[in-house]
Amino acid sequence: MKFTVLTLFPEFIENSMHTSICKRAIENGYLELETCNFREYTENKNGRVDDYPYGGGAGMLIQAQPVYDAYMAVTGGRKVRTIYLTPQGEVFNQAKAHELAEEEELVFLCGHYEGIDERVLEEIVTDNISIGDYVLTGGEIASVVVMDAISRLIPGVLGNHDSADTESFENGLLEYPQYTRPEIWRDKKVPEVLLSGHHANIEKWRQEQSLLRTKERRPDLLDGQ
Ligand code: 6GU
Repeated sequence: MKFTVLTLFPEFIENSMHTSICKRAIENGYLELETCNFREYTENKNGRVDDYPYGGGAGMLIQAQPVYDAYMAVTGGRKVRTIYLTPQGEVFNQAKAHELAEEEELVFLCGHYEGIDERVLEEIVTDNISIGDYVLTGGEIASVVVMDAISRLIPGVLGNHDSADTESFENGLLEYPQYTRPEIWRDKKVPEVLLSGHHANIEKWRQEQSLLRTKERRPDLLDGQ
């Protein structure tokens, strides 16, 4: 998978993605990351990429020209799935992460200020994605969230010790509670069944706990079931 991120803050993206499992995935060649600061493409002699909105209103807008020229420079005009991070997008979830993980290449466009001139969005954006119903100052954090969720679904990115398929959401439920040593901590004992070595009983207990936990914490997930 290759991720290309168009952003005014490439160092934020680089720093975030060169951490932990994503860092290992880049080093081992499962992921490729390119960042492009579209400020470098502006034709404005003062290096500006923003201007006032036609019709008035608060704040500044990013102009079409630097975004489009940066996009053409990184894609060479090829058709690439291009994601604009915006609170007006489809709310991101695990199903969308799986869908996007099938692509060989993705471009992420991160906006700032009050947004981006609509005309360049019409030209290049294939998917509008939000990471939830709240407003961030820019798309960078959202793009890292989406890239991280996709990365761990790519074969080879998670080692044998980190499993993707028993996690929360993969079966529409939250994950069951887990315990490690010691057996007793501050008078709290690990559930007996987990020490029994009886795999069928353990599996049954975990399924029950998953369902219970989902009912308590995220009953909305059960509505569609
Ligand atoms: Cl993708 N961008 C911004 N700026 N705010 C958001 C968001 C994205 N998702 C939720 N809030």
